[in-house]
Amino acid sequence: MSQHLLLPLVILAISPIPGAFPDSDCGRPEPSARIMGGSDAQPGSWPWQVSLHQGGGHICGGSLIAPSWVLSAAHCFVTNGTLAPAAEWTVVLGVHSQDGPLDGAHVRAVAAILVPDNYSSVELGADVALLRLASPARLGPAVRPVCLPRASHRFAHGTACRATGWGDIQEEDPLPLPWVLQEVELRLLGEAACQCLYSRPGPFNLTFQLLPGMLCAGYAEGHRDTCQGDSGGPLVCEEGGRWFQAGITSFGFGCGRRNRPGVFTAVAPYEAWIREQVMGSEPGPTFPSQSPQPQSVLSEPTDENCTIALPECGKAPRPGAWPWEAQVMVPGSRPCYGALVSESWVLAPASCFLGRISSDHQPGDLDNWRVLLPSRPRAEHVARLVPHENASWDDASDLALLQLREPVNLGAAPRPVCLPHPDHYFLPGSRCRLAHWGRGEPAPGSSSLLEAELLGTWWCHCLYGRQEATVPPPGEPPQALCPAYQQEEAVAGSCWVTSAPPLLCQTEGGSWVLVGMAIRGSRELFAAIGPEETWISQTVGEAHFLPPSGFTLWPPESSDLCPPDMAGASGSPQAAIFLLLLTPLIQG
Ligand code: 4AZ
Repeated sequence: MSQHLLLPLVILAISPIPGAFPDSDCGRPEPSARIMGGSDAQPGSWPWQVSLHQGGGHICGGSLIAPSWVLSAAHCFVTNGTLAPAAEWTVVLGVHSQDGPLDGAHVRAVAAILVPDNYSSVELGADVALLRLASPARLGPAVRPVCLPRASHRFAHGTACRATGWGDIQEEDPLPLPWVLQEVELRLLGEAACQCLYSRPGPFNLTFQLLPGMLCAGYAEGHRDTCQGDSGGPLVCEEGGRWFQAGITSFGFGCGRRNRPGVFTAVAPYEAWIREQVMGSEPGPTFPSQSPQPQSVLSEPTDENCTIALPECGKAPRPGAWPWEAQVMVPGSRPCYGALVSESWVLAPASCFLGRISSDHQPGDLDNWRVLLPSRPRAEHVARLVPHENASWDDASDLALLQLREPVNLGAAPRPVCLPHPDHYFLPGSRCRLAHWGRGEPAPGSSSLLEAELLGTWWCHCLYGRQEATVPPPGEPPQALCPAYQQEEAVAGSCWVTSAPPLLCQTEGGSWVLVGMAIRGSRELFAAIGPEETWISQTVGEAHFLPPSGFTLWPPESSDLCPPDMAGASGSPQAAIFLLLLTPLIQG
């Protein structure tokens, strides 16, 4: 598309071809009359949307561009280089829900299907088709043509446009009854931004070369997208009160995947081809001139940045099936378990490695170390070990970061765990789990499933404060966390030989966050990870800290004296915790 962007602005001023459908009749739905991540369209909002049926069912979308012409995608009609006979297809116009009788809709037979000579497959572009209807559509409130952009028309990057269709709502997940037309807002991505996303090995490990005549729309983070069954349908952008069709849904790699936005056939470059095909047909499609745009929109973008999306952190298929679980293999030691925090970094206890590496870090030291990650075909090599600066003398800082030699391709697995900001707290009563960590053999299904419940700092203080100097007085955001859990089970699981487990708590959104590390020598006290944000982010760069927007203010806690029965229980915190767990509401 870029070569068209350079055409002189003079072309913008040329008026529509004489005899064409009047400008005012395209791209305007009657005033108030899936796509993935979309929503039900209002009836009559997209009166140019048509459904193309073959064998009695919806196959592809299309758009009405003139009473006798529908624009769609070539790949809907070409299989193994052969064009399907026009007689197999029907066009359904003015339809909203495709369930039951198509009220208000009407059907037209297809007289001809036209595809550019240079179309061969979707990845090679030219994925455009024109359908000539056997008889003109009946225009009305629910059936109106869309406006087409001229070759010189520019849609600014970042413009919020809409894609519509009856396609799948997720990969392999068809639109449910009553099959109401879906719409989704998609942002136009510049060529550089789109190519940048598609150049990253992502889902399916495929990269892709964007070609002239293609455009991308969507989001680096995915979720909102077109999907199977939307092909051939329109991507429209509003300008000056009318809708122009910027793109034709063409393809993508899966649906709604990260860094894999939908690819559309850009319509503007096909102005000449469309005009040629419809020549002599009256009224023909309308190509209104683009209303003047600010110079900033028209100037060629130079510095569009390449913003790839990292996968969501902390999503696990089920508690205990941790896609971030990393097993570090050091020759001569038992495996040590840690957690993946980014595409290149693993957090693990420093005590696993101290003494295993010379203090001056000889270059060859790490050559035989390996990291096993879920769903990876081979073990990863280790490039660097960065122990926490206090690791050797502060029990609460028993942390080290290991950098992998090559970043891993993140997806459903491996996937990093979330890390908390210093001001992201989990409230007393939060449901948490103890994960597998440190050296030792895993006890399948036990350690990673251990449930824990966060105690308030006051309880933490009352239970352990007299034994452990590190328990802060209540009232401050906690530096130390006390999870209540069945320690007998933990011991029976006996997987933590040298390190106690880390504490993971789940956000309301269902993401698991690594909130605390057991302080060595204690099974009750956990050092908060939040305060390590600076060390981790300075070392790692792009770890998945939960956005500060997720934080919750630490609630005020009463600071009464410790209850006498608690004081009495201080010699046996287990008994006190047991009592606590029987109390329905611990704090606030
Ligand atoms: C399809 O198969 C299809 N996510 C259409 C669009 C996209 C993927 C597949 C883009 O019709």
